[in-house]
Amino acid sequence: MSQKNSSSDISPTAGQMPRLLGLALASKIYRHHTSLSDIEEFKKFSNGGNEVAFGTIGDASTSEGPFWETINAAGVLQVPMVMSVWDDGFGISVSRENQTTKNSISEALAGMQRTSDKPGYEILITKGWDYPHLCETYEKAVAIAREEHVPVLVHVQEVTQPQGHSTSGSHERYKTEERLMWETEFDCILKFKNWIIDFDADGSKIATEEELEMIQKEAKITVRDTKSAAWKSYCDEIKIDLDKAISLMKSVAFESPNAIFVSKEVEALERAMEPLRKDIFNSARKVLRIVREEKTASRKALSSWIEQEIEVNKSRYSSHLYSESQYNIPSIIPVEPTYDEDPVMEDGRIILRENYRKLFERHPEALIFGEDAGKIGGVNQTLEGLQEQFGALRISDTGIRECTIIGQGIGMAMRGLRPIAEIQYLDYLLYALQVMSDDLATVQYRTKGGQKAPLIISTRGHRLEGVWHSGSPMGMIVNACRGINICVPRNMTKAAGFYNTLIEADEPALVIEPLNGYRYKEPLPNNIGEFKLPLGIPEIVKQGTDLTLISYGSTFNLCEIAYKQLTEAGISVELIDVQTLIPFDVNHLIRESITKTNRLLIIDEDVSSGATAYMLEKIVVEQEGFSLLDSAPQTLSAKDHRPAYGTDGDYFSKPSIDDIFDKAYSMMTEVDPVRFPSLY
Ligand SMILES: Cc1ncc(C[n+]2csc(CCOP(=O)(O)OP(=O)(O)O)c2C)c(N)n1
Repeated sequence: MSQKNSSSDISPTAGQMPRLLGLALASKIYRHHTSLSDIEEFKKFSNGGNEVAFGTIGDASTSEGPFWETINAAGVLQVPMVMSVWDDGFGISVSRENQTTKNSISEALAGMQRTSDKPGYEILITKGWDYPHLCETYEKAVAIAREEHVPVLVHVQEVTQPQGHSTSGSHERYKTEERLMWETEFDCILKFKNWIIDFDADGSKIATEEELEMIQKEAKITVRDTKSAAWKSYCDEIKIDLDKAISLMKSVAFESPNAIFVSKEVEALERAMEPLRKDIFNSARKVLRIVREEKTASRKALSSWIEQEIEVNKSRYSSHLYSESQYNIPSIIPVEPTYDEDPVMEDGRIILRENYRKLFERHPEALIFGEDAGKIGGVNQTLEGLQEQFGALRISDTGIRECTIIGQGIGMAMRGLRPIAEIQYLDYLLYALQVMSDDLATVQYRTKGGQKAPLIISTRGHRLEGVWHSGSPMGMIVNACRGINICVPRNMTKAAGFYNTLIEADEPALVIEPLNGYRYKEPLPNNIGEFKLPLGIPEIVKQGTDLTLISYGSTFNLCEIAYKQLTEAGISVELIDVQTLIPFDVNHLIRESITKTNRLLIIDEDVSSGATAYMLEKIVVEQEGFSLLDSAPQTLSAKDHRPAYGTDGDYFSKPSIDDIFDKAYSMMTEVDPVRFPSLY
């Protein structure tokens, strides 16, 4: 409450929209979730839900899907959002007729206008060059949004662009002469100036033309000076690196038989006008290559400086992809699940439900929402009865709108709540992937840790029987979502352990529950809601010496069955559940395992070169597992198409227990064909 709030934005047109829904919805939650507003800690986030979330968008960008999804969801949820469409009639060069039905966003959305008996939007229309009307319109818009919690669409028509879309392209190429003349006459800045000059309220004026011209002159000077100061401060920092690099390179030249070549680089760098870091490093690294065979102290000094500065630049350019705060995931102290001597066996869904119950009791700021999550407690009944207990504000249904379910979560997480966004099935996460990849995954990175959205995304997936319910596109997700932690538990106790860790941390994460595990019996821990699983730590489920087999999620459970059969065949398998794909095996336990077995088999149900390729690279390249291997590393994944229908479709599309056995066995056939004769 004590700071001005603006959420860091992204460039994909309409990419700001899904998050805006959550920013606005947070006000509604704070206004109605009264037990939260009584807690001192949460008073800093809201003044009784009075905050209005402002969003702006260009007229052409309203063509994007996320715009329509957000507009509909905000109307359904009735949130305090003031949405401005700044309408200049063009999206770069493409005119509005090619963008919007009826050539008008307010006309296209007219059906959303609220009426006396049906809630909806307040739709207001104003003009960009009409300053007093803009003021009146926005005062009205904000009052409606703030007091009534009704979304408002402000269609700001007749907006002018003094320089076209950007300074890199001239609008003369696509605007008619008539339009350009109109833009000069109706230039919103000029019109504002004229309004100030003409203003006369009973003899009281705002400013004279001379005063405005003076302000304009001063503004130009201020901008120019500020620009110069900013550029100077940027260059001054670089200059320190430049001077250091030049001095180190000169020392190298002094000691080097290749001085002539080194000096050429130094001179080029000295001549360069305002060199960037890239230019400095380019020269320094070139010099290092020139003198690579020399064993001088100056060469060593240069190489040490380069190494050290590359680290420094990591903080500048590559930090805060994951949280670096004291609340980050590695700081959460793990707690093992504990069991009574003779534990009750419960369906996986009950384990999750009871865990959620504790979690919502302990964290009043936590809420969960998604398709069928509210009234019926989720399609798999993991939230059964929780809406009755915690209310529809916290356990709620949403429309079928995956992209804005995530946006709803991002915005609320940014405003101090702890949302859990439910995506009904992993296959439908693709609708949300853009907002996850562009927005959620980059919040911390793009603000260098200044803003965060610790959203938990809960979904379920992998193996089931159906073309559209059995996908496991893990490679796609892992590669599109660096910046989001990705947990792939093999059962519901593990999933619960991840949720308990994540709710304490300040980072975004995706948890994929194994879809076929809800009715599978698991022992009920007696510290439900309290045990916390660490991320990035694989579990060595079975020890062995011949072969390291790694997997995760639903497929892991099949590997466990294959393990028994392999043991009977005399093959000693070390079976490892990686548990999380991001982070991946932070302590290199898998490397330790292959130090012992010298053989590696990676299995999942993604397409080939999906998450198996990701894991292979991590182990063989990053963990330097290559030199430990006595056999070629192997992967076993699903077929490259969508899983075919039914039990037989599954059998022939995804790695079966037979496939897993055969693959592991064939690796041993290659090692000892006498003991393990070829099967085929
Ligand atoms: C998803 C996506 N597609 C294309 C672009 C490239 N692009 C940037 S701005 C723009 C036009 C936007 O027009 P409008 O929404 O009317 O806003 P204006 O620039 O006129 O204010 C386009 C196509 C983009 N940034 N993101």
